[in-house]
Amino acid sequence: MRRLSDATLGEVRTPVRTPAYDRSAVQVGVVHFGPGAFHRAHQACYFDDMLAHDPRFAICAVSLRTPDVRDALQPQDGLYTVMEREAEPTFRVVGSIREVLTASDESEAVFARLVSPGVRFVTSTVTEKGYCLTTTGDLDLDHADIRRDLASPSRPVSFVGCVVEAARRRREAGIAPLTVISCDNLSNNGAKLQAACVAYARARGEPAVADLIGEAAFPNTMVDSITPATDQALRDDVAQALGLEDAWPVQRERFLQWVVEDRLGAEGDAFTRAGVTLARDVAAFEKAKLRLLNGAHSTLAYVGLRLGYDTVSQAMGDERLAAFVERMMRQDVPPTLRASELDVPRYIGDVLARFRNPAIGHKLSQIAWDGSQKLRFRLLETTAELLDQTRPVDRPAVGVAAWIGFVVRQTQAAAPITDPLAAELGEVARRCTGAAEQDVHEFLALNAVFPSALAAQPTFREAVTRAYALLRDSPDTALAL
Ligand code: CS2
Repeated sequence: MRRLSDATLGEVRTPVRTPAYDRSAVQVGVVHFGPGAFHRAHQACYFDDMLAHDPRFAICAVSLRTPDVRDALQPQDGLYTVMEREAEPTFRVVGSIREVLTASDESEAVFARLVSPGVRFVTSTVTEKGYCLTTTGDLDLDHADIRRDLASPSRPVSFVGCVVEAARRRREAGIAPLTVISCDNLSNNGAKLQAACVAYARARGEPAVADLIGEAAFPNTMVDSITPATDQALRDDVAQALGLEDAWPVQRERFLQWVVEDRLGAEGDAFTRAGVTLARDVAAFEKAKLRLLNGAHSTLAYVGLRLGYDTVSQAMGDERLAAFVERMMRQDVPPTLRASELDVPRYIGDVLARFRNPAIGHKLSQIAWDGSQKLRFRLLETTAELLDQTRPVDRPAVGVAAWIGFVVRQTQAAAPITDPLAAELGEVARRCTGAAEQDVHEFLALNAVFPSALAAQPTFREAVTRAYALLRDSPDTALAL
């Protein structure tokens, strides 16, 4: 079977949607860091829509370390397929990625793009761990990548290091600063990234660059679309639909939402025309999404894996678990959310319906990745605010305890744990004896995961310890909370 590329694009079978613009006429206006499945299913689709009206929104995609995406997409001229997995699936060939680079071995090519006047945006899906932050949300100057970049700042390996080096070189060349749009699942994502870049620039001894970054636009955003990892079934479905081979298609639900803080000036019109919501206050959207959707996701993942389920829709088929998660979403999270135009009860119902989508095989093991980085924004911030309000934390504590149980079980089975702190987690798990209080004590001492103020709270410790024991001995009782 022939491969998808510019040369074969005209052979794509109908009714597959293909780029509605001349790809040879587009110009790179965006450098994206972290071109994984979520970027290609989400932002790259919006930029593909923008390109139908304005050729200046093509993407140069940059992987910080791994060449896999570059090696898969370069032979396809950056083209790939998005399959919307619904009762009536649809297929779309996306053309917004014009170039794929790997920073670790193409650093100067990456900076040639970052310093070109036509590039106005940097976007990122480097995941929570890519920010090199402490549990308090500040730049971790002891992080190995940050220490390495401070020693060799002109060839950075960290995302923060790349953003600051780009700012320094653009300033030197007299080019306007970039607008940096974080698309990662952390609260106050733009503000945290901006503060981290300012701190790094100061640590580099570049105060003028730090000031410039401090005045630049780093809008907060909320991004949302459930995007299961690519699998062979998807590749087969895409080959069948296109009549061409696509080495790395992506799949998602039909639901797609991008809310960006309105810091885009005149460029904002292109974003809104493509369906992006520009908002003055993104915090209400992002906190609701992180604490409701993602908090429920992580709870479903770790408790669902404990109960032997494989996907989100299967876990939601367990009425005990589905009802537990719904109670947490409807009773525990809303008191920690600010009043906003968001209809929270309706949003919760929509999220639960999305979780039940039988067409989406979203693996719990995928959601379980990087728990040491995700727990903070999805469950721990909610828990800390409930404690401040002297409200019970028993249900959010179940997700925390289920994560601990997941790490212990994986370690005991010598099974892999996908997490930047995997080595530390394994060491802690190997010290666990099965005594709930001791095991939980070992994990809560991990101050790279649990803020010390929270870990010291007796109510929190007791709730996690109780949940840990119940999940091990009587999960029904845990799910009745
Ligand atoms: C998921 C998210 O893998 C995970 O951690 O919770 O990727 C989730 O699918 C997205 O945030 C939905 O917008």
